Order: sequence, then C-alpha cells, then structure tokens
Amino acid sequence: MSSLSLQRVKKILISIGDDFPSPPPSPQWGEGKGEGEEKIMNGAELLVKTAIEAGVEVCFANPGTTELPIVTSLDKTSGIKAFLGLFEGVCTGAADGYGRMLDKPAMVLLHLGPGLANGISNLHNARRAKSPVLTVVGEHATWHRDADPPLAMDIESLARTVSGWWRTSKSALDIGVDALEAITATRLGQVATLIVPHDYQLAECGSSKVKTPGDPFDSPDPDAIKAVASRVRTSRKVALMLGGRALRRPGLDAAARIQKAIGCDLLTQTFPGYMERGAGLPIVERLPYFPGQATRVISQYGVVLFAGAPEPVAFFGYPGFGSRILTDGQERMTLCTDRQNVVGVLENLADALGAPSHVTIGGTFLSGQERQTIPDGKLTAEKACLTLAAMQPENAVIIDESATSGYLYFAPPPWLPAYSLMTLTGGALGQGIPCATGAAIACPDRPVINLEADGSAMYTVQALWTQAREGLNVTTLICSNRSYRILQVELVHAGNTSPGPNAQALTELTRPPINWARIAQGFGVPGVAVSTAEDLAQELSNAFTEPGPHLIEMLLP
Ligand SMILES: Cc1ncc(C[n+]2csc(CCOP(=O)(O)OP(=O)(O)O)c2C)c(N)n1
Ligand SMILES: [Mg+2]
Repeated sequence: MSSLSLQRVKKILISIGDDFPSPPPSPQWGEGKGEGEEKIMNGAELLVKTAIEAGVEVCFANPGTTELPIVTSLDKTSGIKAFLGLFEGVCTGAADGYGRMLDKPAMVLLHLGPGLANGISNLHNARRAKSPVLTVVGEHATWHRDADPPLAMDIESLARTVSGWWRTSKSALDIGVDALEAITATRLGQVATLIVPHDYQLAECGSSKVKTPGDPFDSPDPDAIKAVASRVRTSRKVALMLGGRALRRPGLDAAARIQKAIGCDLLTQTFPGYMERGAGLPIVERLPYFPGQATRVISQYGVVLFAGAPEPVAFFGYPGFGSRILTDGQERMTLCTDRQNVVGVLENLADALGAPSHVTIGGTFLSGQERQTIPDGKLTAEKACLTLAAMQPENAVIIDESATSGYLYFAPPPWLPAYSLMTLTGGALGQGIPCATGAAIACPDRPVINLEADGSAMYTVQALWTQAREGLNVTTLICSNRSYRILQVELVHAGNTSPGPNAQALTELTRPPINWARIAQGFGVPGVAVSTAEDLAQELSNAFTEPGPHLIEMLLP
C-alpha cells in the first residue's frame, strides 16, 4: 500500500468503529502451495488471465467493494492497464470508443446494479454501433443475496436490455468459461455482460488452464451470394447499404470493387458507428436525418442491398410519416447474417460479379491550406466545420456528437486525408467525451478530435479528467450554441412556434451560461473560448502541436 499506508487504513477503520480484520486464510491465491507446485488461482484471477489470453489490454473501471478481488488481480497478472472513469457512463463510453477503433473489446468493470445502471446509456450506444464491449459487473456474495443488502438489484434485467450475451457465473471455476464465451460474443459486435458474485471471485478454482476464444463466425453461404449476384446484375439502380465492419477499409475496398462491377451507389445509415473516409476510399453517402428527406434519397433505388447495416427507420415516429424509409415497392436484399463476417461476404460477392481484384480510388487529397480555405470572421457552425475540415491532421479520428452544429462537417471530407469517423449511432447523449477518451487510449499516436454539442457534453463531462490524467491527445471542440437547439427545431416542427416559459426553460442553456474553459481547467485540461474562425484556426493549430488534451469552446450563434 503506497499512497494510503496500512497504518492509516487501520486508523480509518477504528474511527468508523471497526476492528482491523484479520488477514484472509492461507493458502492465498496466486501463490504456490509448495515448491514445484502449480499456482492456485481464485475466480478473479481466472477472469483476468482469461481476458489477457484473449487479447484484452485495458479495463475502464469504477469499482466498489464487490469488485475488489478483480482490482487486486489486475495487478497480480500483468497485461491489462486499468483506467479510472469518474462515472460509469465514462467507462462504458470509453470502452465503446476503444472497441470501435480497434475492433476488439476493452473490459469495463462496474459496481453492482447501480453501477451498471449508470453505464447503460453508453452501452446502448455501443450495442447500436455493434461495438465489442466486455462488461464485468460485481455481484454480492451468493450467501449474502437473500439478506437483500442495500445495493442489491436485479442486475441481469439491466444487462439484458443492452447485451447480446449475459450471464451470472455459477461457480469460481465457471468464471473462466463464462469469460471466454463473453469475449467470443464481443467478436460478433456485441456487448457481453458477465456478472460475478464476490464469493466466487475470492474462491479458489485450482490451477485450471486458461483457454482462448474460438472463431464465432458462420462461413459465407455461396448459394446465397450467387443468388444476390445474379439479381443485382440485372436490377434497376442498386444501392449498397453498408454498416458495421463493412465501413472499415477492407470492407470499403470490397464495396468499391462491387461498385465498379455493377455501378451501384454506396450508402450508410445517418449515424454510422465507425467508418473510414477520405483519400483512397470510395465515397459513401449517409441518409439524411429527417424521414421525408431520407425517403427522397432512397426512393431512386430499385434494389437496396444491406451489408452489415439494418434497414433504415425514422429516428422518431412523426405524424404523417411511417417508420420505414424504404417504400413498399422497393426490393430489399440482405447480404449476410449478423453471425457472418460481412467483409468476407462482400469480397465473395465482388468475386462472383467478376469485379477487378483491386480498384484505385482516383485523386489524391490536397494538402494544407490548398485543400480548403480557412474561413474568417464571426464563427458560425458552418465555418467551424469548414475550419476543422481544412485543418484536421492526417490520420485523425473524429468523434462527432455535435448534433445540429456539425451536420455540415460530413459534406466536404471525401477529399480530406484519410480519417476515422464515429457518430452517435444509438442517439443517447453523453457519448462523445468518453468515446474520444477510449479512442485516444486505443490509438495514442493518432490525433483525436471530438466535435461536441454543448448540451450533450454536459452528460459525461468528467471524462475530461481521465483525458488529463492520462495525457491523451484529444481536442474537444464544444459547439456552444447555449441551447438544446435540435429540440427547439423539433418544437417548431411539431407546430409550437412560440414556445412558452417552460418550453424555453427546458431548451435553453443560458441563465447561467456554462463557462467551458473554466470547466476544462478544473479537470486539468487547458481550455479557451473563441468567437472567430481565425481564432479557432489558431487554437486548433496549438492543440494539434502541443501534446495532451485541449478544449476549445466555439461560441456559436
Ligand atoms: C440520454 C439522452 N437524454 C436526452 C436526450 C434527448 N435529447 C435529444 S437532443 C437533446 C439536446 C441536444 O442539445 P445539444 O447537445 O446542445 O445539441 P444541439 O441540439 O444544440 O445542436 C436532448 C436533450 C437524448 N437523446 N439522450
Ligand atoms: Mg446546444
């Protein structure tokens, strides 16, 4: 115990009326019984070792007493680095960002039902983005559950709503197999939640051998691919709707081959979880947000072929519009199941169509100032987007939770240097700052830029502290329009053109205005405010050259 001496812990325990507990009985886990004998593991160590064997390298955590054996085991076995999030939504959002970047899971460690409940919103976003996340939740000791202790909750019910896989371990030994199954489920792009009772974490489970996860994918179905190939060859205008792994470079390369063979357009959903864009990659358009506009875009296609993407539906049910974006007369074809690897299936389809083995996407991006003139004058949302597009460094990671302000950002980037883009697939606010944190931990050498709406930023703002603590290269651009602007737009849309005092109070972020630079500074992140495009450009250039996190409040009308 370094920062908190044993002596001090004893004093604290005595001051709260407890005797210092006697040490746990021997033999202690992690130690040999005798010379030449194998190490004894407990359930917590088996969990951590299994995760490490399966390639898990980081753990975003906000633990409590029921997770302390796991906390201890994270130090007994090297291979996982732990990061503290000061709210569970920070941990789950960071794991989502990490998973989207590397296409492999981080572990999240949460405390009982209340901890999971606090993290659920960002697990929901992860689920919608098909992001791999391994969630581990501590549970009370099995013998203590019947006493209904204060923190007890129905954890499985919470887990079920966001997880493709969930389980409560039934013994210490089971934890190994359970962890393995959970990690295998994450490879299918799922949130997997393993609930581990405290007594099983502590219990010895012998020296059981740690196993590694298998391949969870079903193989492609050649007949189905042949059938799709012959249909799309003869179809009137085809849209290939890409999602999930199809939006990573190998998937996009295969999609470009298919485009070359049949002349289809490439589309994606309004809020893709993760996509690669820019120089060398085919242009993939996204569907507009409002259903009327989205239907206009998609109605020009006779056939829509889904590859890793669900059929699009309206974000909300607006009177006068249906749920579906496609019309009844349009033909829908699904290229693969959720259990098949969409990239392999796309490649097989490209082969079946006789596509060239490689397609070079024409044109190189223009560099520096040439590629986009930096605007000047008073900052607007549009100028903010253009300034960022003009200045973003090569290989940037853009996390877009900018709501109404950043919508224009998507328009110019096809001719930008290659970059990765993440958006708010699940629509649950409070994702951006944590997601940027996880992305920067996943890819420390890439500049991470978080285009972040002011209302959304407030949900999980304490993720800035983790950015400062870890010295992460994240630039947070706050789109400070001091309102829940989209809700103001939606009110007008719904016919409320002169909002009353309550509607105003519920959609304005004034009285008092939020001082973003000071908030950032309070968390240890340098923060400034800018009101012109020139100042934004200057501050961006500072942020991109100085290591560590920065926050820029962009004062917008
Ligand atoms: C977890 C969660 N709570 C509430 C909402 C409802 N909601 C949708 S948009 C919005 C306001 C967004 O405001 P801001 O982030 O400032 O973006 P702006 O509309 O101003 O561009 C709210 C509260 C939500 N989507 N998710
Ligand atoms: Mg706002």
